[in-house]
Amino acid sequence: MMGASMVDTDTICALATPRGVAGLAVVRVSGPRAIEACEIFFQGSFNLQETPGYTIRYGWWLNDDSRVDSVTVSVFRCPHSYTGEDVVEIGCHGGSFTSQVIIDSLLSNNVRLANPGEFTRRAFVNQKLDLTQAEAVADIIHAESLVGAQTAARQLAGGFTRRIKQLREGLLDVIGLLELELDFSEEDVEFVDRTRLRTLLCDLVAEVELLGASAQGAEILRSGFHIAVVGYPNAGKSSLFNALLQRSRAIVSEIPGTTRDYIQETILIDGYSVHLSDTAGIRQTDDIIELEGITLTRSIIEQSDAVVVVNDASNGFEHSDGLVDEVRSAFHGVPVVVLQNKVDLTPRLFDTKRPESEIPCSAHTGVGLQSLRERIVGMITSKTGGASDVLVNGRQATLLGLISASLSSARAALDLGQPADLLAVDIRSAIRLLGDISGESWNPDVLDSVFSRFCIGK
Ligand SMILES: Nc1nc2c(ncn2[C@@H]2O[C@H](COP(=O)(O)OP(=O)(O)OP(=O)(O)O)[C@@H](O)[C@H]2O)c(=O)[nH]1
Ligand SMILES: [Mg+2]
Repeated sequence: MMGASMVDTDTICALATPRGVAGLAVVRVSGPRAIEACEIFFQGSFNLQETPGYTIRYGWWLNDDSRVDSVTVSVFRCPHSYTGEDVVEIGCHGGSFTSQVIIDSLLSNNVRLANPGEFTRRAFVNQKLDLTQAEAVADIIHAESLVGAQTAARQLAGGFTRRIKQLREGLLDVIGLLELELDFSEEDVEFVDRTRLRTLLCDLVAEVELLGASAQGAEILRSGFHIAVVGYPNAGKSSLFNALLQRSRAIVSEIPGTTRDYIQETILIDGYSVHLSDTAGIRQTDDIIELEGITLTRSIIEQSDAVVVVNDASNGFEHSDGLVDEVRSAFHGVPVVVLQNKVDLTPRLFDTKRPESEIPCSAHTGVGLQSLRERIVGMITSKTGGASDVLVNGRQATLLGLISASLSSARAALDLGQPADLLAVDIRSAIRLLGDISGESWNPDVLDSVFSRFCIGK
C-alpha cells in the first residue's frame, strides 16, 4: 500500500520538547489546517497565512483575548517540512503550563493530539524518509551513547537506504536476465553465465549476513554494553565499581559478604555507554539473603556482554582460578577479563607465568583502571565493528535472515541445475523482502509496530 490516498488529513499537534521546567518548549502542529488554526491565536505584525515557508514570526499567543506568552512561530509550507505537510512550530517559554494552554487552544479548534511517532509516520507516508531512516530517528532520540547517536545519524542520512538499494539493484539485474531466459525457454538457452551468477549470489548472501550479524553490535550501540563484576567475597568488586564510577556508590567494607543485592550504574567510556553491575561475592554460605544474591549474580552474568572477575591478588594470583574456569564453562562465549586487584599489597612483581591478558590493578591507587577501560572499549569495538552506518534492529534482522535464506535457496537450486523459473521465485522473494526493510511495500501493522517505539511529539 502506498500513495497519497493513505495520507491522513487530520491536523495534529503535540509538545515536541520534554515536559517540565525549561527555558523553552516547542509545540509542533502539522496538517492542512496547521497555519489557519494557529492564526486564530497568534497576534503579531505579520499574518501567518501570508507568511512564506522557512520563516519565523514573533508575536503573542492569545487565549480569550488575553496574552498567554510571547512566542516565535516557525512556518514550513508543504511539501518542504519534516512531515511533508504544512507545519508550524510554536516556540514558547518552558514549564508545563504555557505549552499546555497553547495545545488546548488548538485542540478546541479542530486540531487533534498526535499519536506517538505520528509526525515521523507522516514523513514516511509522504516519502520524506524511508522506513530505515524513520527507525534511525527513534534511535537518535533513544541513543545512550555518542557512537550510537552518530551511527543512527549516518543511517538517517541514508546509509542503510543506499546499501539496500545496491543489493536490490544487484538482484534486479539477475532477475532481468533470468526473465529474458524464461522468454526464450523453448530454445533452451542460458543467458546468465551460471558461474557468474553463483559468485554474485555468494557475494550477496555474504553482504546480507554481514548486515544481519551487525544487529548484536547495533544493540550494544543502541542500549549499551553490559558488564558483570564478579568474584569471591572481599576481592574488591565494590571498590573497583566505585573507582570506575568515580564516586562511592556501593558499600565497601572489610567484612566478606558486604554486597548482597546487585547494583547497576552506567558510565561512559570513549563515548560508549557501559552498564556495570556490582554483584554479591560468590562463596559457599548458609545465609539465605546472601544465597539469593549469589543466584542473582548468575542471572546478571547471563544478561551480560562481558564478565570481569576480580581476584584479591594478596591471596595469590591463582586464588580465583576455579571461579574463572567455572564462569568460562557455565557461560560459554561471554568474554571474561581477569583483574588482579590489590596489587598495592603484593610487593612481589606481577607473576610472569600468569596469562598476559590478566590486568594487574588496584582499586585503591587507580593502577590498571585505564588498561581495563581500554580492554572494555576493545571488546565493544570488536562487536560493533560491522555497524558503521547502520543500526540493524530486530525487525530488520528478521527480514535479513529471510533474505539470506531465499538467496541461499536460490544458490542451492543453481547448484542442482534447476531451471531459471525456480531460481527466479527465490530471487523475487528476496527483492520483496528488501522492499519490506526500506518500507517500499508496507502495511499499517508494520508501521504501527515501528512507530510504537516513538514518543508523542516525534
Ligand atoms: N589495599 C587494597 N585494599 C582494597 C583494594 N580494593 C578493595 N580493598 C579493600 O578490600 C575490602 C573489600 O572491598 P570491597 O570492595 O567491599 O570488596 P567486595 O568484593 O565488594 O566484597 P563483597 O561485597 O563482600 O563480596 C575493603 O576493606 C577494601 O577497602 C585495593 O586495591 N587495595
Ligand atoms: Mg561488594
